[in-house]
Amino acid sequence: SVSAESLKPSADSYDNWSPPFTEKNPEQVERLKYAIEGNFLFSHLDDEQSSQILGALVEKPIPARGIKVISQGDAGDYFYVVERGSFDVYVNDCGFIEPGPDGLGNKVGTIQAGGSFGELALMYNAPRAATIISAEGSCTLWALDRVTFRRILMESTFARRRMYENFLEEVPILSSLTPYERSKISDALETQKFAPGDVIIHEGDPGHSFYLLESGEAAAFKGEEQVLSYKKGDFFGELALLNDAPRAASVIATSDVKVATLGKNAFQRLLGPVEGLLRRTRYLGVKTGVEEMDPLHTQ
Ligand code: 1OR
Repeated sequence: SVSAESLKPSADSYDNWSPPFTEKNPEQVERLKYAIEGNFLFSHLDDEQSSQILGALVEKPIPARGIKVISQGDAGDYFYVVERGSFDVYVNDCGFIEPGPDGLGNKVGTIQAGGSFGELALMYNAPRAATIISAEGSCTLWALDRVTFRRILMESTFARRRMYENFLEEVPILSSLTPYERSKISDALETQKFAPGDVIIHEGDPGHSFYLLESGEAAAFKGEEQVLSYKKGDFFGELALLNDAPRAASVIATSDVKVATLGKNAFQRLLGPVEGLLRRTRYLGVKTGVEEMDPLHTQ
């Protein structure tokens, strides 16, 4: 029979590599655990991988505002997790925008405590895609070296990101997002499976998740009446989250179904840019008892 070991995608497990280890005092360990607690990037690691990552992370205090941690175009060396403070992201997008006199380009976002950055160059062996600068005095980062990142996080977390990215590219509601915004959604998704006839959402329940249909088919019911059907790339479960209301319909799998779910916090944080679209693209041409109709499609 085939052992689990031989199913690993590379021969990495047979060489002598072991992750670097930086001693930490109990106070540091406490802070570090808290910093990565809510980060999806670390939620799919097994115990051994977690302790290897915790051991390999190195504390990097950033004492002042305005310190450049990453320069766009540089080679990638570290991946960073933000424990304290915040960091501005600048992109010098040669083709479109005239770079400012400081050469930084445009500010495209801010990364807060609990967030992370610097993964792209390590994942894709590409130059740094953005410049990252501390936005407050007294920030704290934890840095993970390139090799440990690739050996551990790429085989777990970022393999998932790559898998979902392909799917999310085909999801119409997300097509206006940047590839990077879709990547962040990928990191937060969880897959769930359902058999034909399974109830995915119960009318009247409180809403905790948003759903994207990865494969199979499902249908929405209000009481006994079917009001919508869903195919690959469709979404549901947004209304209860948008309106803080009970589930307005039940959703039932009509075949074997795989859904990718996003928890309420991630939904609010990551789908903000398409909230208007989510509110408008509902129930087109379907009698649902929901008054809201897409103004673009009602004529
Ligand atoms: P990196 O290794 O390329 C810079 O180093 C990091 O900035 C990058 O990894 C990401 O972790 C982070 N586009 C590209 N990189 C971004 C972006 C971004 N935001 C943060 N990073 N965009 C901002 C999306 C809100 C897209 C701009 C068009």
